[in-house]
Amino acid sequence: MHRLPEDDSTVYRIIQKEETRLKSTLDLIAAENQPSPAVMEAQGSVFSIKAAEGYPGARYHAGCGPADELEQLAVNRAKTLFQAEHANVQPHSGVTANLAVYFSVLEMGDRVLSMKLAHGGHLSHGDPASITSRCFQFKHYSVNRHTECIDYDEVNALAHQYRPRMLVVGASSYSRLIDYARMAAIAHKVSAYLMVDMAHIAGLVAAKVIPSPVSHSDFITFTTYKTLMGGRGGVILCRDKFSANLDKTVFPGSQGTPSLNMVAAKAVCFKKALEDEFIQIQRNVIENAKTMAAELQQRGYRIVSGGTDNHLVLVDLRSKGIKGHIAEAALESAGIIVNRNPIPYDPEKPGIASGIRLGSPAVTARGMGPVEMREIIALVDTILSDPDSRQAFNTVAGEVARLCRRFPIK
Ligand code: DSN
Repeated sequence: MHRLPEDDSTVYRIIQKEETRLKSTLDLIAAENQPSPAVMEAQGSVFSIKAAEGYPGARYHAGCGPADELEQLAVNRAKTLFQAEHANVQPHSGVTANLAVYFSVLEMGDRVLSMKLAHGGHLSHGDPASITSRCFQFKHYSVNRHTECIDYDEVNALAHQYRPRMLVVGASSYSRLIDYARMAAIAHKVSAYLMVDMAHIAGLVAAKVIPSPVSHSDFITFTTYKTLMGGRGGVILCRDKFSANLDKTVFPGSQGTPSLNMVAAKAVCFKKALEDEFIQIQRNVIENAKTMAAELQQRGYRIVSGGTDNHLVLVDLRSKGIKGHIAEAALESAGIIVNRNPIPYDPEKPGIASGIRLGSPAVTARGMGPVEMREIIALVDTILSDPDSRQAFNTVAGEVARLCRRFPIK
């Protein structure tokens, strides 16, 4: 940065603080990642200036030659990467992508069946706190109390009772694979659309290290900044027959000009996602998450559903006598960044929570492997076993600093 330090030293100083925080802490937030410098450069490019309402070849502003070329490239790359019939790369976020899908085929008040937020779903899947719940009538499926996995028989029964116009699949704190073929069969039996929100797992799907929902679904939404290692923003994939309505619902229906700098970042991450290095990182993400889960179990922690198939581990802290919000704060004070998270059938309020959610993507992107995962879990355990101990804090903070120096952010 050259101009910012001079023109606005206050903002510059805060950015510097954030950079220091990122470099000197271990990021175990499952929804975060470390994008490549190329993605960061594309996000910060001159494309942030351009107004370009409309779509390539049909804009409402002049001067869109490079913008058209960029957006078409991003669309083509998204379609190739995920083998999709149609892609819209304009959504500003995952929530706006979900809203656009709902409004492209549903009427206000229509019935939708989705996973309960407290059991792993997402706010925008009709949680009472989300505007989506005011537009449509959501009913939620849960996970089974014993297996803590999706109960497909329950989803099927609810679908037949409730007759939704859309079945929403996908989650933000569910660590198991989802049987998309089975969900598609349920949706088809009740003539519902199937939408899969794969925001958390898009990188794993792109690398083909877990099954893809694309061929089973009418609509797919995702964000590019989680496992996909791109910048902020949302994407929608759909079958060709829905494309015209969908595009109209994104623009002019629910957004104005797209953020072309973010479209540039999306295009870059789609290219990188085809490279061998990315595919290997995604394999490592899963191996690292499995290692974390196993190490936690060895140390007496209960893992929700008994393990993980993806990038995240949901830990039930009740046997350790510590609440999620206390664990989150204690770990942060030693440089380990996690989020408190409700576990299925949690007796605590979401702001307190009985669990924490750990994710392996960002530490894997720094180059860490199973040895480091075991070290990290030992540090987590040291803090959680005695969250008030000054000695534990000093030891762990020192080890976190050492790990961060050994695996610098590029
Ligand atoms: N969905 C949020 C999460 O999982 O933390 C972030 O977008």
